[in-house]
Amino acid sequence: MRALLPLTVLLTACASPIAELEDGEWLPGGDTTNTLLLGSNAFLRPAANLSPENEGAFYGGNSFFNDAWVEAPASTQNRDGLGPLFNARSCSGCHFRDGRAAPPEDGRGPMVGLLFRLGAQDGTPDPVYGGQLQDIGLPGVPAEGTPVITTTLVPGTYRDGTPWELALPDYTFEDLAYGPMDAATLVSPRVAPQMIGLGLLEAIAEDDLLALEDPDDADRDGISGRAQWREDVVTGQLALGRFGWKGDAPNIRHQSAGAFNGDLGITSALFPVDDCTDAQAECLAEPAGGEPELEDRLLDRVVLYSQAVAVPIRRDWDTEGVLRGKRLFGRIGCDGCHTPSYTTSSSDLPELEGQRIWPYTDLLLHDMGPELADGRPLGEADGQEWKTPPLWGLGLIPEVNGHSRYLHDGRARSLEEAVLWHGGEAEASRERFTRLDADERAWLLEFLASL
Ligand code: HEC
Ligand code: HEC
Ligand SMILES: [Ca+2]
Ligand SMILES: [Ca+2]
Ligand SMILES: [Ca+2]
Repeated sequence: MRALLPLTVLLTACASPIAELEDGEWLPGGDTTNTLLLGSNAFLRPAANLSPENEGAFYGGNSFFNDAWVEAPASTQNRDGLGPLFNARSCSGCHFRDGRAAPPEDGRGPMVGLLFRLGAQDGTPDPVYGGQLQDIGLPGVPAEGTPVITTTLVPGTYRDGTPWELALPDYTFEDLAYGPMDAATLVSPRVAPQMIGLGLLEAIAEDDLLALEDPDDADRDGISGRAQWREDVVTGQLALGRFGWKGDAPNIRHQSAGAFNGDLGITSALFPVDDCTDAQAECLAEPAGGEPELEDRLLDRVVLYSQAVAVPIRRDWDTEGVLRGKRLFGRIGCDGCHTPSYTTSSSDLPELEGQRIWPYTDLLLHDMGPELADGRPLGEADGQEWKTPPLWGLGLIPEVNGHSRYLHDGRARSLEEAVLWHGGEAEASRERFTRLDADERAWLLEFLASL
């Protein structure tokens, strides 16, 4: 019997349903990880290793991120110039507690943190409504319209017979104040994602991500990730698109200045004109709050802030259920797009460099099937493609934001529904998920919730 023991141990080790705990995986942001605050404040800490000077700038940026902008002219000259058309008065209006937004319960706008990008097949903005629908206006400036969501329940069943129901959204606009939208205009709904770890994603070496591309699916696993290429407004050069649900923006400065402009109606050196079209006379006639409205040094602060919000430590990273779930995540092919880990390269913030991080994304574009499609191409992405989002922090959204809505438009009402919505290149992986038994599904979801 004694001689058999090592063999048994070996056999169970090979067939182990439990994944190994990897060094440091419970600290998804490496040395930057927030290990101090969890619960509803889990996304409010600066990177743990920030220098005192950068930490000061972080808190400056933090208040600027939370402060409401006001109509120009006003005595608060640093913060006037709101609108004339806008979606929110502050960044945190949508990125509440640096977490994520959700569609409204009753499905009617004005929406908080769910916005609609507009444009034709070739990318041209709507001639009347521009590149984004703003559902609020200053007094005397009609809001562009009210988005309305109607949902249809779509049933399905797991192989073990357990039923599910997904809520398929449809979007329409009421009270369009400037006449009909152009017939060619396509609509892309986008929910505000969590603000954690963004500087770390920016610091992943481009080569590490490009090495994951497989445009012709040479390895025949059904997955063909491609890079998004976008013009960087800072340099004018094409750069890898990493931010936004279709990899819309190549870096945090571009994305943040774009948000000031499109979401708040605040001009900057990068986006110097307010988002009014020729058809919007009241919008064009409003006074500006400066030329531009946002000074560079204030943009710098908000950019630093957006780069340095810490990723929280994982909660139950080593329970049996989570480790079983982690193994299933690999076994059914989720890691074909949600690449677990990288070591970061260069960053404006030296604190973010050389960190082993665990974001679970390849930041590449994937065809996710017709049901998730917005039908609106952008850059390299066609109307069915989305960028793989990072999975870190997702399990904390219920505590931070009081809801559990996921995916680009917040249609999924739980992590489970988010998985069931996967199609296209992820269809095989989703299919394998539906063939798991109830315990296995629960472990996989426990693993996701622990990230
Ligand atoms: C109206 C709601 C809204 C407001 C206000 C808003 N955002 Fe966002 N934010 C979004 C949405 C939606 C996205 C996803 C954008 C996309 O897919 O194109 C986003 C994405 C981002 C991202 C990239 C995150 C990622 O993971 O890709 C950054 C950085 C960001 N916002 C910063 C800001 C800053 C800074 C402000 C204030 C100037 C701001 N946002 C104001 C809704 C908003
Ligand atoms: C082919 C690439 C691919 C595969 C394989 C894949 N995903 Fe995804 N995943 C994505 C993309 C792209 C999205 C965003 C889709 C959207 O928002 O419409 C996403 C979204 C998600 C989300 C929601 C994220 C958020 O921020 O709302 C979760 C959770 C998730 N995936 C888990 C999984 C799990 C679990 C598996 C394995 C069963 C899996 N994914 C397999 C590409 C993939
Ligand atoms: Ca303005
Ligand atoms: Ca508009
Ligand atoms: Ca492949």
